[in-house]
Amino acid sequence: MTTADAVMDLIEQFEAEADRDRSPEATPDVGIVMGSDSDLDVMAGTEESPGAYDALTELGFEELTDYDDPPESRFTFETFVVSAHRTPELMYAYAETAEARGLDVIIAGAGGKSADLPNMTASLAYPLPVVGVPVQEKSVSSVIGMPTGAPIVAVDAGKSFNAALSAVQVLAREHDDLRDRLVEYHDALQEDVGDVSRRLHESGTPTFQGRE
Ligand code: RP5
Repeated sequence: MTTADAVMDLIEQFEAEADRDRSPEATPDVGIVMGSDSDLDVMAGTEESPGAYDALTELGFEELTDYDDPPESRFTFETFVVSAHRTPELMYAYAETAEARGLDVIIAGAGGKSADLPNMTASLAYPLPVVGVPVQEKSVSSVIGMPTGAPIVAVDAGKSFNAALSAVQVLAREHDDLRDRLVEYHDALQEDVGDVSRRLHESGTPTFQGRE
């Protein structure tokens, strides 16, 4: 089997980046990979249903799209499509170079019944932590079903937003800034529940529901 030029280019880019000695400030901290661009709405999120992109940007991360020209934010992420079955060499190259390219944690999502990208990426990138996202309900067992000794952290189907929070929790062990941002995020969630609870109680159910 030959490897298509576009895939070879990406593999060479990953290998070249792994050989470079960029500072941690210039390399992406989180890698997002998915089996198909049809997974993007679940993995990145949409206006109606926020995902990993939304969680990361809310916490101050910026997307790195050019290794030679990283964004200003100290914390960044990169996004790629890597198919476990259609581009196995790309999956190997992505996962095996991840640590040397400066990534600290990977979020990997795939759909279908054979959602192998997250668990294979976890095995190949080990000891880098991988958070798996089953893109569909039917993908859950293939993402979480790892044998003893081969770890993966995983979220429920479609919960890429939580996968990003978990990824930032990993990074926050090393970066107090991120710890503070996670605490602020959680405080804001509590505030929202408190506000809605008071409004419901004080306006009464029919007004709150808009029945009158
Ligand atoms: C789609 O094909 C799924 O969403 C999956 O992520 C994608 C890639 O699957 P493989 O190419 O890894 O089989 O059905």
